[in-house]
Amino acid sequence: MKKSFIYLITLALSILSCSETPPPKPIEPLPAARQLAWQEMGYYAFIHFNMNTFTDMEWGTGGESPAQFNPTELDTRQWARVAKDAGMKGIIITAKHHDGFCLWPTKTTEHSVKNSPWKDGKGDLIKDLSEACEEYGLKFGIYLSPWDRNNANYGQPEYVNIFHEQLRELLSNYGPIFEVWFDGANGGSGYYGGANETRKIDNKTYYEWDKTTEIVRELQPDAVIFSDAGPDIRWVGTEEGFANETNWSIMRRDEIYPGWPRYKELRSGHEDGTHWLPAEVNTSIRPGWYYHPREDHQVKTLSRLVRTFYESVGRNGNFLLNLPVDDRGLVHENDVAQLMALRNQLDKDFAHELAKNIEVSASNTRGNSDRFAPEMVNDGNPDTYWSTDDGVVSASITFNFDTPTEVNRIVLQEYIPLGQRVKQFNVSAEVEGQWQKLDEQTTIGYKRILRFDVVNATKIKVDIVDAKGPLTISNIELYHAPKLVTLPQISRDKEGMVDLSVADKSVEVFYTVDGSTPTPDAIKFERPFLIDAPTTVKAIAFDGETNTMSESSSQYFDVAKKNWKVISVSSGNIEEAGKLIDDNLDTYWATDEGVNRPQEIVIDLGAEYTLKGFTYAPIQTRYPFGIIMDYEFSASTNGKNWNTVSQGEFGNIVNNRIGQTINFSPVRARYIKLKGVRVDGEDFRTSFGEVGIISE
Ligand code: FUL
Repeated sequence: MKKSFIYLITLALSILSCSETPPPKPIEPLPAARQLAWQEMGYYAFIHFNMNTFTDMEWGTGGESPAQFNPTELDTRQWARVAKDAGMKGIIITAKHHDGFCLWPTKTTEHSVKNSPWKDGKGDLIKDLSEACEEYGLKFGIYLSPWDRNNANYGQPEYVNIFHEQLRELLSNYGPIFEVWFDGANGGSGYYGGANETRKIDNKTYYEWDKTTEIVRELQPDAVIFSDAGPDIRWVGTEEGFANETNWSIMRRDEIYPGWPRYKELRSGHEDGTHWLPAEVNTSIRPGWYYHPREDHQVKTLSRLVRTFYESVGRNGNFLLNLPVDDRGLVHENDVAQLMALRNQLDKDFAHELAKNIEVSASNTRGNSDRFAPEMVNDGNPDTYWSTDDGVVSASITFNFDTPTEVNRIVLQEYIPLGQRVKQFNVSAEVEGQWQKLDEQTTIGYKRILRFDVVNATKIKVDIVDAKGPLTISNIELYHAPKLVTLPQISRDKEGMVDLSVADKSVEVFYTVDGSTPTPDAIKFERPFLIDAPTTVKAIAFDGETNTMSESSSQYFDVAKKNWKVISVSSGNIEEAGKLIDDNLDTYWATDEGVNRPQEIVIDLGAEYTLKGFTYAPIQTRYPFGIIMDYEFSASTNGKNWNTVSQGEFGNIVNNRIGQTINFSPVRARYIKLKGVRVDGEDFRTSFGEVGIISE
């Protein structure tokens, strides 16, 4: 196997500078220089912005017209500024997605910006973004979809030449490229120059991967190539945003190919891997990769983003977070707010490094040499490392604090130019003279971050239990991250029990039920409580240690729904209809498909109330359907004589899928009926996220 350039340098330097104790032998496979440089990127942006942004699609068919690409306020410098402010190190842009539209004026097809109204066809988005990245000190990467649903030649050898030519254009004209992203997806069907048919290709051979790799190596030798199978970096086998805790940067690469059915193994790598193939964790800040106004309220929460960071960068992966730039051509303000909240939280988590230069000792030091001493892990130099004697694969390293110190994070790094080694390790703390185990884990790799409950420790010890060879630990850091103070989520079950939850269980929650804004003097939340009458619950999260208070969340509840029953539906399975009155927005119920008249449901409230209004929450799934746009609401005291008390429109509900409240003049009722007079969809199939009442 070819030894990496970095290893040769290391070896050369070590031979010159140190005659007594040689460094441990590398454990192959080893990373190439370009893979090492990529690993230091850590966190960077994916941007999905292309034809789909204007057609509200995720996978365009290829039959779109360039005239549809028409951003009104496109500002690539805003994208770069946002990424920079968010703490990201680069941007990868969808230069061409599966629909084949090219964001640069390519010579290979007419299906590009040059035939769009944007900048009168004179624009080059790849150029603009590459310049913006340079201005903001960000690295620049390219996503180029091999699958092309527009190209008439797709499936023939001619298209492969076109694909390679597109790659050449992108890699020749826009400065240094750090990553080339090849998507493995291929659904077969497409427009294909008007043929509108399904075309199957062999993903392993059709694109001539060897030649594709050669083009990248020739034009951008420092760029890493991403695909399901590398060759340089791998997909992590999920788009949910995590790597497994055990995560080897090596894999038996020759077994893998795009569409590999054992893709879940990509989450952990292979302990007996033959090639260096580290994982990139890609996920979107919204449910979709492209911008859809209906997802404006579904930007990932701070706690979810924090978790994703710890489960990617903290699990030996890089974090590629997608920003679906909107149809104005800007990163949407909701996304910007969350990106900045994440940045702010991470800055706080890693504000004060506690292990730097403190006293550290180890159970074994390679050749008792200063060069491999335990102090190499907290000297702030990533090129030095603590190492053990040949044959010693289990050893401990201990940090001694002068005074008891609160700790809840540890960062560990192996010196990967010599290969990934650690297979099993534990972390313990000495608290008031007693040792307690904080965590038991498997791999470390380039970077591992563990979170644990705060300990007031006099010592912190890392026991490496098993490794593939002598240890090479380059860095260990300790931190005391503040509590994560996020907006409490207020929910109620069908019985009427209200729960207030926050991501960090050690944060206190205070609430009110009288409409006033809570403070830390309000009622402290200890356990779920009953709300069975019209009430607005407001809650805050509070960390007394740092005096940090969240904003206040607020939720209106009416009578509990425990005695409610859906007693009639115009079509669909009534047995399941309880899902529309279960006080749970994650569930929904829908009428049958293919119906040609408005659909309705009838609910028995179990008792008579004076109603002042009703509520309708639309379905929250990724691909919504049947949302009521025009409604008719009726009330009855006996379930026979109906009184239509309100009819009208839920304005903009499809794009902004938030709960709707409609008020009307008070009526007495035990039975309510909701009809979908006009719904979003081809037929009258009607969906219900949740239905509720406003009573007196
Ligand atoms: C997938 C694609 O099909 C999606 O549209 C998106 O680009 C995602 C990053 O990769 O395979």
